[in-house]
Amino acid sequence: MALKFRGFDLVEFDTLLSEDEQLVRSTARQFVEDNLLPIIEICNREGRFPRELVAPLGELGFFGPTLEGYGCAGMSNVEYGLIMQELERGDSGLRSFCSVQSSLVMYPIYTFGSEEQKTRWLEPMARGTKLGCFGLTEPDAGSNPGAMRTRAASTADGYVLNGEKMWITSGSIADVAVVWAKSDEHGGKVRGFLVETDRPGFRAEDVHGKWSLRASVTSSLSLSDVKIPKENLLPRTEGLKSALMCLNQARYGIAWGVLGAAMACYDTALQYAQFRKQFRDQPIAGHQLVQEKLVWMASEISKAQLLALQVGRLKDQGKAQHFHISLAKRNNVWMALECARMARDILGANGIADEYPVFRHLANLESVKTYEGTHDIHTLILGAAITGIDAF
Ligand code: TGC
Ligand code: FAD
Repeated sequence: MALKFRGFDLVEFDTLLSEDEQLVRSTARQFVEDNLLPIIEICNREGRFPRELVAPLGELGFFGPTLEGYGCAGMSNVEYGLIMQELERGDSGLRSFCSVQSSLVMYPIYTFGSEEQKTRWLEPMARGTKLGCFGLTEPDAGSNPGAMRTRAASTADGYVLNGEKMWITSGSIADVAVVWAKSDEHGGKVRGFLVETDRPGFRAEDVHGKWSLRASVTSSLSLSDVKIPKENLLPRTEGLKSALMCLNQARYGIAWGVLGAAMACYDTALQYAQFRKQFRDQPIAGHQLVQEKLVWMASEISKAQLLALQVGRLKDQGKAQHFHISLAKRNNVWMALECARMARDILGANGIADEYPVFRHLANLESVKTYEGTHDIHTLILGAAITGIDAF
C-alpha cells in the first residue's frame, strides 16, 4: 500500500527557515514525489541507478548548489542541506550521487583547481552533462586514507599514476575522477589529480551483490600507468588535509540527508500503526510499547533537525569546524538507522517487503554509517576534539 508522506514538524521547525529555504525544500520534495518515488523500488530491485534523473536535477540547480558562478546556483548551506534531506527521503543512492558530484568533485575543482580546470568542468557538471567520482579509499586504506598506496610519478610533461581505489560511488559512470595519490614531485605528500576516465590504463568495474545502496553505482578503480598532463594536478591541494576538506562538505550533506530517510521511516510507521489492528480490534498505535517507539523516533528526529540546522547556520557564517560536522554526521546517521529499525519492527512482517520503503532505507543507512568516516571514526574525531588526545 503506497502511503503518502505528510511531512514532519513537531517543534515548529519551519519557523526557523526563511521563505527561500522552504521553497527550495518544497521544490526538492515535489521532484522526489514526481520522479523518484514512482521508480525507486524497481531501481532498487534491479540494482539500477536512475540516470534519467540526472539532467532534471541539473536543471533544478542541485549540482554544486553552494558554489558561485560557472552555472552554479549559489545557494546557502542550509538550502543545500534541505535538498539533501528531500533526496534521501527518496533514496540514499540518489543523495549519494548528488553528494559526490557536488561535494567531492565540483567542490575540490572549485576550491583547489586552476581557472582552466574550473572553466572546463564546472559548468557541464552543474548541468549534469559531465559526471565525476572521488577516489580516496583503497582496498587496504579505508578509515586510514593516509596509508594509501596510489602513487603519482612525475615525468617531463606530466604524471604517471598507478594504484587501486575501492568502493567508489559513480566510478563507472564518471567522466572524470578526482584521484588522491602520493606524489613524488611533492616529497611523497598526497595531492589531488583530475583523471579523465577514458585515458588508457584507467579501468572502473562495478561492485555487484550489494544489499545496500542498490540504486547507486559503486565501483573499483584501477590505474595502471595512467598518463596525465601537468595541468591535471589540482594545484592548490596540500596534502591529505585537502581531501579531508572535501569530506567535510559531504559529511555535512549526509547529516541532513539521513533526516529524510528517518522521516520517511517514521511517517510510514506512524500511518501503518494507525490503521493496523491487533488485539481487541485496536490500532497498534494504541499500544503503549508501539507509542514508545514512535515517540522515540519523533523526539530524535526533532533533535537531529535542530543539530543539522545549527551546523548549517555555522557553516553559512564560516564558523563550522570539522568536529561540528562529525557530531552531526555521527548522531544523525545513528538516529536514522535506529528509526529505520524501529519502523521495520512496527510494520511486522510487512516491514521486510519493498511494498514499503523502510527496509530499503534500513539497508542503505548501513552504508551511510560506514562511508564518509565510520560511526566509530567520528567518535574518535570528537574524542580528540574534546580531550586533545588523538586515540586513532
Ligand atoms: P590527521 O593527521 O589527523 O590530519 C591531517 C591534516 O588534516 C587536518 N584535518 C582536517 N582538515 C579539514 N577537515 C577535516 N575533517 C580534517 N581532519 C583532519 C589535520 O589538522 C591535519 O592538518 P595539518 O595541517 O596538520 O597537515 O590525519 P590522519 O591521517 O591521522 O587521519 C585522520 C582521520 C582518521 C580523522 C581521517 O583520515 C578520516 O577522516 N578518516 C575517515 C576516512 C573517510 O571518511 N573516508 C571517506 C572516503 S569518501 C566516501 O566515503 C564517499 S561516500 C560518498 C557518498 O556516496 O555519499
Ligand atoms: P575499515 O577502515 O577497515 O574499518 C572496519 C571497522 O574497523 C569499522 O568498524 C571501523 O570503525 C573500525 N576501525 C578502523 N580503524 C579504527 C580505529 N582506529 N579505532 C577503532 N575502530 C576502527 N570511498 C571513496 O573514496 N569514494 C567514494 O565515493 C566512496 N563511496 C562509497 C560507497 C559505499 C556504498 C561504501 C560502502 C563505501 C564508499 N567509500 C567511498 C568507502 C568508505 O569511505 C569506506 O568504506 C570507509 O571509509 C571505511 O573504510 P573500510 O570500509 O575500509 O573500513
